[in-house]
Amino acid sequence: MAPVTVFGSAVFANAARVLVCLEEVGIEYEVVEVDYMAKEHKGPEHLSRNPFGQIPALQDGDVMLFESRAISKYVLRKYGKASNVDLLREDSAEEAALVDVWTEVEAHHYFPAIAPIVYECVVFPARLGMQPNQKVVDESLEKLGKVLEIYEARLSKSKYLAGDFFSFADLTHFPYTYYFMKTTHASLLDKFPHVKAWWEDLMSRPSTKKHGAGMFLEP
Ligand code: GS8
Repeated sequence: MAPVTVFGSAVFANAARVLVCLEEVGIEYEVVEVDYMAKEHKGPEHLSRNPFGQIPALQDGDVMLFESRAISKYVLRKYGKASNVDLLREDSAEEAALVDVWTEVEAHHYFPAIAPIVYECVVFPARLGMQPNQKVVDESLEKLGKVLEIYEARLSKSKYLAGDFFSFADLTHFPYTYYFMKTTHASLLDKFPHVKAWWEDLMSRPSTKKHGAGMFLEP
């Protein structure tokens, strides 16, 4: 059977989220490049994979999925058990709920604060040759600092976000934090020692090391 295919390489942060999950479960997969500069993601072939014309999409036999967080959960749910990798904790309603809570926190609090900084300081300079909009960066840094206060309090009580076990709730933070840590604002994490230690732990995993190496947007 054809291996699982991811459309979009790790350079796209949302594809990197999926790729680290595939790496964690240790299955075979292939990555098909989508030519962003040629707007291939807005062409009919990619629109048939993702009607919003965004990267990534994933194909697994007859299953075609988009939305990186949903794809990631599919990968972990479908292939985690066989590999003895349990990043969703679905055997326990309580643990699974905490994984969901902190996965939602990433999507609705962390991402909206960190993403504009990544776009202004990494993505737009690299792809569009633009200078960062300092007002957007400053406002987002303030927002992110407030979110990180909550993370610091949480991570001073448990080693990982959902509890004392590593889960998708942690892993989903990898791609945007990885790019953020490439910016001159990375020192913000120094104010939050538990968050910094958590981030270093996340970056010590083979999955994040491997796909971090594929994230190389330079201005
Ligand atoms: C977002 C995908 C996305 O923005 C997900 O999969 O998690 N919520 C979706 N993808 C970007 C590239 S990665 O940063 C993209 O395709 N941008 C082009 C566009 O939105 O037109």
